[in-house]
Amino acid sequence: MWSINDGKKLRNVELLALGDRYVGKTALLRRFGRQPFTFESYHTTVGLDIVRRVVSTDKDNSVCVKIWDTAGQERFHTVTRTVYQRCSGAMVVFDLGNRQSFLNVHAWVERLNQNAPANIIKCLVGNKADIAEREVTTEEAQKVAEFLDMPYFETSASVGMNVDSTVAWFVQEVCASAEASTDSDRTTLSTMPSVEDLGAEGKRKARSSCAC
Ligand SMILES: Nc1nc2c(ncn2[C@@H]2O[C@H](COP(=O)(O)OP(=O)(O)OP(=O)(O)O)[C@@H](O)[C@H]2O)c(=O)[nH]1
Ligand SMILES: [Mg+2]
Repeated sequence: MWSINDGKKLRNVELLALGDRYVGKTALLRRFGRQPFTFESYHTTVGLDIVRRVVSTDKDNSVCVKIWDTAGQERFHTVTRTVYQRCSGAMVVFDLGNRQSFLNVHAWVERLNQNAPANIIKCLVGNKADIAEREVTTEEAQKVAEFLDMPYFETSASVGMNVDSTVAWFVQEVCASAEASTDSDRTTLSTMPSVEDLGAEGKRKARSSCAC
């Protein structure tokens, strides 16, 4: 899980974003990758894409977060079992303004459970929290998340709400779980990693996308 980058240890964390078409997976990942949000014409994801960014967890440790962006449309959904298997975490995304995408969450979780490692860290993400007319309330989304035993986050890719903190939660959980399961290559995460708190190297990499 560790690699050496410019003499520093760099942990790699791979995540996966799943959910119906049009829920905003690409927009969320673009926001995380520091690419501008745009309401311009929608381009569906075909196959797989990936976003990378280096975040720092403390003075000495950096984490290269790679998030696989998947296609919500069935005919373009080409995620292989290998991709599921290499990920430590997955976010199942629905659109707070589209009830059907919320109802389909169970099918995405089922797909995840069938393909991903049993210990994969999961969360439910209700995106487009900025919109005025919702079709899903926070309370019902929280109930479903509780039933599925997943934490629930509400995000908005358009205004940048909770995007970094959702990824920071994953980084914390994945690193804590790796720390618990190995005696070597230990890292200490005393505080929630701040993805805003990139070091100079991380900032440079975030602009040009990291090489890890
Ligand atoms: N209001 C609002 N619109 C959003 C938000 N996130 C995404 N959108 C819009 O929703 C549309 C779909 O976003 P995408 O990110 O392409 O959706 P996707 O889930 O990647 O779709 P597929 O690639 O087809 O699976 C685009 O027009 C985005 O501009 C958000 O947080 N708020
Ligand atoms: Mg997409």
